[in-house]
Amino acid sequence: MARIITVAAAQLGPIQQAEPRAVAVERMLRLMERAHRRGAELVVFPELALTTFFPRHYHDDIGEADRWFETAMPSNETAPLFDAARRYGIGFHLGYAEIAEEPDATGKLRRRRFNTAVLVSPEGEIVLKYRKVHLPGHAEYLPERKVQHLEKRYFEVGNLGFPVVRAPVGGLPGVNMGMMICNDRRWPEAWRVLGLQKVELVMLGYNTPSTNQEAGGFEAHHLRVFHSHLSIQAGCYQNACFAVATAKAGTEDGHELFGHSIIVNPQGEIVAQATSWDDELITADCDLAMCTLGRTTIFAFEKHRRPEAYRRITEQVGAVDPPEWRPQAAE
Ligand code: ING
Repeated sequence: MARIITVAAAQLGPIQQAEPRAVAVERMLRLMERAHRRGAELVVFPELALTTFFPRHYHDDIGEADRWFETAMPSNETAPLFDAARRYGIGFHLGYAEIAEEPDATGKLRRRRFNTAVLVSPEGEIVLKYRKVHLPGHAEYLPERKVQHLEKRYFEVGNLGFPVVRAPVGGLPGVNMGMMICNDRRWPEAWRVLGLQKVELVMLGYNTPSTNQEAGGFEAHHLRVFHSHLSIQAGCYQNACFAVATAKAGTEDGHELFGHSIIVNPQGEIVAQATSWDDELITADCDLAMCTLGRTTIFAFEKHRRPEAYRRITEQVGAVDPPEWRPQAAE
């Protein structure tokens, strides 16, 4: 029986360094209003949606970057988004830089910084929180790079795993929802951990440069978007789920991020795609019953998976050299 929700990717254009949060929030409110008019029941905003993609900027003292972080959610600047959720009866996903004063693994209370996303209910409550696990880039200034990518400097690895929660969306009493952030989408392990919790809708925001910033070798420009879509389409197909993937796009202080936000179904088909690199709303009606086919046939995990053959995936970090084959010595 059909279980249809209307979802929206609320793509944002560029946010310049000098732009205050209030401007970004105002632009997001306009997109929420448009989403309401379109009958959307859930809106997905990008990664780090409140500020410019600041990990491209080096600060010797990481405390100087704290101005890019939120110490409370909601805060005065973000409260209007929570008010709009209540006003329109719309849930939303928001990516932001989080500062939390909390104990670390040793039990020591300290200031911790994460690349975070939250799912907020139409009543304005935080239903789910996720902290980015796969942090790309580097921690120290690398002079050979065209542009720095210092997520490993400013953020800790997320400590919440990849949680899935079942919560109401629109007229449906329960939808299994999970999140990932940007680089996470390139790692099949992230999708599979969500898939093993019967996720039906993955929400993910991204800020992805439109050209390769590493000096590691040539990558044809058209492959940047191809790799992003390939990762998301594969993740959805192989875990029989929907995904809403929302970009922050355009040129931020001279650095270009690609758009191409998409909504993907459990067959891996792109059902909606943004065509601008600016603020743009794309929507789709998603029948969650579409998840059933994949998870009861090809990807019926309980029937077909063989974890005893996958141990390398959790026991190894890097790849190891294989044994060298030698021709049989002549008899
Ligand atoms: N951005 C990029 C991403 O994974 C990147 C970084 C781009 C890594 C291309 C590898 C290749 O989409 C973030 N913020 O993770």
